[in-house]
Amino acid sequence: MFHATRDYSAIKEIPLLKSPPSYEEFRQHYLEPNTPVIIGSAMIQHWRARQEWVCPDTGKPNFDALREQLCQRTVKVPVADCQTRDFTDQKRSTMDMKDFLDEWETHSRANEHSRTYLKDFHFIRTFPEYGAYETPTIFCDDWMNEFWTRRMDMDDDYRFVYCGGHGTFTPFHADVYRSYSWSANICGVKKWTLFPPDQEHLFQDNHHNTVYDIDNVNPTQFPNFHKAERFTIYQQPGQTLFVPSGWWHQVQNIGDTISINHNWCNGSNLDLLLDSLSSDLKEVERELEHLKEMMEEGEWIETCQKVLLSNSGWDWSTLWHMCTAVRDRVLRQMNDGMIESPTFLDSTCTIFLQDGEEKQRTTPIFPAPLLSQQPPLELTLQRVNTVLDVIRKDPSARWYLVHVKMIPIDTK
Ligand SMILES: O=C(O)CCC(=O)C(=O)O
Ligand SMILES: [Fe+2]
Repeated sequence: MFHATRDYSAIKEIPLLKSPPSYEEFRQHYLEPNTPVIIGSAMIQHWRARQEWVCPDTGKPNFDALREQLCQRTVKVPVADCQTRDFTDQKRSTMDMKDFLDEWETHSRANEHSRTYLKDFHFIRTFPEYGAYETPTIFCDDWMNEFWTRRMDMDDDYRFVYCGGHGTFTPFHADVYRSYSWSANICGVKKWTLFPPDQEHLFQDNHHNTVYDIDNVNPTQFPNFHKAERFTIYQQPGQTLFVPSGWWHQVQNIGDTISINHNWCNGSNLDLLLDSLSSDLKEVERELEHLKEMMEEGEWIETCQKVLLSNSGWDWSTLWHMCTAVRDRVLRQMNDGMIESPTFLDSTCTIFLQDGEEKQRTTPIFPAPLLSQQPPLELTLQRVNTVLDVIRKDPSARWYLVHVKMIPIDTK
């Protein structure tokens, strides 16, 4: 929509940049073409996580420091059992952080493989005052975390810590909503295998099942998988990887690893998010086709949106709200005559509603980048308005927003 079709055929290898690029370089060379890049350790060397979570002599996790700093109170963390598959994912549960660290250290000392992987742990939400890291400037134009951390109806975000011993892994997937991710490696080595987009036909069978583990593929079920183009990266301690939108990937941990990652989106991949929502919705509509005749049209639209929300975590109103929040912020920035520190970047205490009850939370401290470190505001506004227009003109999206979500939508 904003881009001519993206072309991945010219990529020969994933570049490694010694020092972080300027925002404009990053935007032009990686965000817009949607291609990966690795940034050397200088970018995150000063982080508290790099300084205090790793033993300087061995490069291994500093288990004592982690216990002392993070286990003063009981903290439940989400974990995955890497040896048990659960449909397209690993079996998930929660455990006490202290038990996780004790078990991990035992395996590490014995040089054994681990199977428990602490993943998708909302670190900043759990430790808002700790200051383990800051979002690098090139990743600051992040609409998902800007929007989710300020939503008044729920407390959620896409800012995670991952910790796992040798042998832990994340199975083959593309990221939620076709968002970008960045992953900063605090210690250990992470082997990434990245597949450029538009190769799904090679790793899906006729029943829409997808390869789970790229090192264990049944050639009868997926006879063409070996033809898929891929790039392998060994991400070293301190390096940060930018994972573009819609690139499928699998991650294997080599040694004891800790990493920090965010999922995010902005004007450069907003068209891909819109495509992703539309194709998720088409799939729901196909599945529910048999109910269509039995329902009034409005009921059918609402049912599809409910199923979409529960399957994929979003619906038309999520995308609409995110886009209008960004549009209003950009308009404020334009009207304020280019203030240096946009108000949305401040750290504030927000009141939000959960199950009808008022709760408090601290919103993140995004560094306040100079305006030269942001995308052009006019371009952002133009793209966000284009997507709002697509939603506004889609009859079923419009019906849902106006009649179910009670959102007044202008007809412009
Ligand atoms: O580090 C991992 O195990 C998975 C990370 C990942 O999938 C991502 O950052 O998109
Ligand atoms: Fe991922």
